[in-house]
Amino acid sequence: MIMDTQKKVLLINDISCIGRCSLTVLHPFLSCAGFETIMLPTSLLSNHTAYPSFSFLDLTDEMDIILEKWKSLNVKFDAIISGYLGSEKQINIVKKAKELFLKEDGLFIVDPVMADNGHLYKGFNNDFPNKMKELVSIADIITPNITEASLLTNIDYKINFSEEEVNIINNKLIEIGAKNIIITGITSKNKIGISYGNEDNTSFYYHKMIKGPIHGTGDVYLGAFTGAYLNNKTFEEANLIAAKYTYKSILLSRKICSDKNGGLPFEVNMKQYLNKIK
Ligand code: PXL
Repeated sequence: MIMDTQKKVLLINDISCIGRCSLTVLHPFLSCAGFETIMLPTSLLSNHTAYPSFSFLDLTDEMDIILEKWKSLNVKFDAIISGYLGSEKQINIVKKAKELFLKEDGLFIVDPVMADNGHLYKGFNNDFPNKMKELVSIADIITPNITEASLLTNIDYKINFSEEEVNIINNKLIEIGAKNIIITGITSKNKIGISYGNEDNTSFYYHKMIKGPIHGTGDVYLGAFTGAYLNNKTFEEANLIAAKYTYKSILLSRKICSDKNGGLPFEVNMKQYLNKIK
């Protein structure tokens, strides 16, 4: 009998045709990292919503139809990663996908995509963070940026958070039920960085601030982290690999990308990333 030794990863996220985010970033990372990568698209957009205009096709009904079909295929995933969800109903569909198709010891990662720089993304209403808490409460790992983390914990957003304040946010996320928490985009004076931790302790990693908005950093971070973590790097190692790779990609984008909405050129140094994780 053939044993399935290659991990299967399900990505639930949107397809933004232009603007390197969501599936167009996560899929290449995870397949290059060696995993069978399956997609459940939540919506199809001409480009992501930070551009001045975009088309948007909601795929909620189709997601339900796809899950029903998968029931007959006897499929089980080693990990499910949920990202941009275009409607509250999709949160229930993600829960259903986890119940039906995640292996018992499988990993459930939730990126509560909904906001950045203090504001909800276009198309999200003020109740959405509350509904998102339902996914946070059942996740093994969550990866909010600092705006999303403050929305989930009802803490007022500000530009600079101290480590003590981030610890308070982490504790509130743990009260909601989150187990392992990675917060990205924490700015502190002239530094920007991440925190990663759990109930027992939280660590911080910073690098020099790069000025100006840069789109798609969270997606590169999540892809790089998950590729490393599923290749059996420790939680800490995977976070440091992701933080450094994201920073490298941001620096490169400053040199070679004219469109600040176009996402990071994560493809260029992919070989170096793969050498680090395998
Ligand atoms: O990168 C986060 C993201 C994902 N998907 C869509 C988005 C955004 C952020 O703007 O608009 C469609």
